Amino acid sequence: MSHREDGEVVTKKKIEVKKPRRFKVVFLNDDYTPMDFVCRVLENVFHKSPAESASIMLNVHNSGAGIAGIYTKEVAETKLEQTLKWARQEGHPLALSMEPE
Ligand code: TYC
Repeated sequence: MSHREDGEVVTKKKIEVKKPRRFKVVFLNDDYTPMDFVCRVLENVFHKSPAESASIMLNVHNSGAGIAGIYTKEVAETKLEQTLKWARQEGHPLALSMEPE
């Protein structure tokens, strides 16, 4: 805040725009969830192409875990919930985790 010679009081506001934190959605490997189910989830929930889905799924299968995507908190939570709901409906033990970027 400053006082000008004419007596007006002037305020300057610094507008701070913070980028929202983002979260990785990580698929964890298990021995029972079918490979084609994991690919269908990656295509339908994470909007990956069939080739990308197969590549992510195989990476998880071979290394134990892999990133499906990075999203804002709400979007990551929604994708995680949708995936777990679908997996349980089909009787698969698929596990995911969410980690800050
Ligand atoms: N390992 C599983 C199988 O051999 C496939 C799989 C891949 C499961 C990725 C989970 O997140 C996963 N059927």
